[in-house]
Amino acid sequence: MTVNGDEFVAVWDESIGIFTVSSVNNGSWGLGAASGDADCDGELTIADAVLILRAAIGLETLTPEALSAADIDGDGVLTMADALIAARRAVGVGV
Ligand SMILES: [Ca+2]
Ligand SMILES: [Ca+2]
Repeated sequence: MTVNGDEFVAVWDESIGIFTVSSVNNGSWGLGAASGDADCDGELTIADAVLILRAAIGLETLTPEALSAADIDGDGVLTMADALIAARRAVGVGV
């Protein structure tokens, strides 16, 4: 994995639910789901757009991390606009 040109190793241990990152330079780092990846599986697909839409109308409750990823336009509110952006990006006509 590379961040800002620096190589580091990231290992997810699902059995204990810990994500370990090594060989990272000193500093402040954040870790979160990629924009639009509401189901946090590492890919932006139409399933994310559907999940965002369902959450926007109250049919799903997202974790704080998923909510952050789902709020694609960054306005602090989950709406159909976020779902539309996710859908467009998922099919390759991104905004
Ligand atoms: Ca996803
Ligand atoms: Ca939003």
